[in-house]
Amino acid sequence: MRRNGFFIIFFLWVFILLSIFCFGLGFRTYLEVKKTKLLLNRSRAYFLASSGVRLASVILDKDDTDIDALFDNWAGLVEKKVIFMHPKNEGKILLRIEDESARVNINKMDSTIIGKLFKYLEINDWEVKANCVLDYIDSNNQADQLNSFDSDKDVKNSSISVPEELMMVKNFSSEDYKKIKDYITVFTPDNKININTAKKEVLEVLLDSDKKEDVFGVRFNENSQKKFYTGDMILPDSQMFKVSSNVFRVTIDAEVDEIKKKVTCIIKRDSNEILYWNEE
Ligand SMILES: [Ca+2]
Ligand SMILES: [Ca+2]
Repeated sequence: MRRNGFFIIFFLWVFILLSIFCFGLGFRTYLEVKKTKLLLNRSRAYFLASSGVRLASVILDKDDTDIDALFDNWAGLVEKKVIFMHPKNEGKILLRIEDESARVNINKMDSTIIGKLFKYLEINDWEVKANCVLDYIDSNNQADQLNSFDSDKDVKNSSISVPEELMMVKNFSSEDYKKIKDYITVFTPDNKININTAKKEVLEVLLDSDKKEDVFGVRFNENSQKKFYTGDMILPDSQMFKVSSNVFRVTIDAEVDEIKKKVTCIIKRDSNEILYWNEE
């Protein structure tokens, strides 16, 4: 009787220990599967975002290059759903293409315009900060009167390579950058702005009041039939404006099973060259 009791307790212990072992193994496997799925979805989100860039190139290739305006196919938001078969899963991408020539090129634009833009966008101490930016860029190694650089390390004396670099300019804060980042570029080949895609704020800064009425009449008047300029229309300033573009900003938001990936890149339409790439 005593012996039977001993065996029951022994097998009970064996059962408990085996159960703990199996539970541990099962839980570990569950974590591994979850980790693998997470990695798989991360790669899928990355490849989805990258395929969005290819899709943007195709859309831009099909577009007529004579005029670029907000009625073009590229200007609409593209949403695509993708179904993966193994394991069955869904992903989606949201693609946005914007004309980079709608923005002011901070490396190439006239210094007066840079100052006016900073003022219009309500940058504190805009005059000092505009001068700091211009001195950072221009080849002159001497600080301007309005600046008080401590040393040469405060200036680059050559073009800004990526817009985020502005935050390295003396007196220029990340708050200032947030205010201007949607209106500036360093990627366009010249200082010309596409009059058909420029935001109202940019046109406000660029146009003299006598020209503003005509341009706003075309672009923003609800009663106007024509919302864009063609190549044969007279531009307010042919040195400053153009009607077509070659450099575009592509933003892709990819999502797979709550894993998100955002890619922003700048591409040249004629050569498909990628001038900038940022992943978040
Ligand atoms: Ca076009
Ligand atoms: Ca300088």
